[in-house]
Amino acid sequence: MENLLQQIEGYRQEISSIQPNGAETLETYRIRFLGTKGIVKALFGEMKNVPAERKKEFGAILNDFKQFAEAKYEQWKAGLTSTEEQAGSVDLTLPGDPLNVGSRHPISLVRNEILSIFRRLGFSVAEGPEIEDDWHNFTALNLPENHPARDMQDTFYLHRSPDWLLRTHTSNVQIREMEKGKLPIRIVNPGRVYRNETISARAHCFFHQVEGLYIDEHVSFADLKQTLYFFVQELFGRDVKIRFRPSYFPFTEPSAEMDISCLICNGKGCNVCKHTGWVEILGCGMVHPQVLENCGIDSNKYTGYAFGMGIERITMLKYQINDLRLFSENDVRFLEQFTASL
Ligand code: 2NL
Repeated sequence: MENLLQQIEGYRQEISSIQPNGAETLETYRIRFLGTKGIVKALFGEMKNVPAERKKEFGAILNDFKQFAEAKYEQWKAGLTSTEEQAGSVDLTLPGDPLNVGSRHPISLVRNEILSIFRRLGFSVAEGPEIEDDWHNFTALNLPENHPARDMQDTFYLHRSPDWLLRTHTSNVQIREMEKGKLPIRIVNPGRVYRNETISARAHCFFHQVEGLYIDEHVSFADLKQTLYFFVQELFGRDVKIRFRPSYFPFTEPSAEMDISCLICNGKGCNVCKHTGWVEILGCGMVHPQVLENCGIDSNKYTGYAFGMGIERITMLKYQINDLRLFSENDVRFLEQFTASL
């Protein structure tokens, strides 16, 4: 019996002096002391040799030792897991999983750039409905009843009523702005427009426009030219040249189309400018007096200019994109190439 108590005391000291230093020694310890053929079990086996009157005393000492050995094991195990984490199984210096933030669509990038240039010139941004009535899309804009632009082949009409359609340009926004009767007006209006065309590399059933409108007393064609010249210099660089060609729109008089010197070949002649050295980028003119009157504006007192451009066209020029369909296919290999600024 005294012998056994001495043994237990010896084991206690041994356990107290163990330095936890690795998973393998922990497991060796468990098998040696707490395993089914371990020391604790063996000591309990000695119970039968203890005299009856000391069994209670010995049992208590043995239980106490067992708890001590188990507590040491748990404490050691807990210490190991936390030190292992720090030591390498979880490397806290590794970079986190990247967040996929995506990129801005090229049409949005160019639209934002266009708007920001006009904002700097004092224009406000206006928007309006894509489903429009005949008046705001056609009649108010001086498009006569039998004008080809109204043709069923070009316009998407809503089945509900022949008066409702998908706007074919963003001019409906300017009409609505003029009808509000607050002058002067200086706005740019971006938006999606719809035309019933066969889809190809150069045509789509929807595309995007930015139009502009400036109405006040004494607004002249010279104001229009200088504003547009500033605009393309900001967008394409100081060296860009412009030229105006006479044109026709029912809603402007006089009307013009503006070309810029070809950015690809610097005016020398290439495929993009079809060897002319010039590329068309927008249409413009002085707002037709009839359009002003249609919106309740006195055309004897007020004049104005308006312009319109296709964003796809400008984006294709700027990034040398040769197929319109790329803009609406949502192929990430295309979209990823544009940075997320602006
Ligand atoms: C083009 C040409 C243009 C306008 C749009 C306009 C709007 C009103 C009155 C007068 Cl409310 N004009 N807009 C004027 C000239 C040209 O767009 O090629 N767009 C893509």
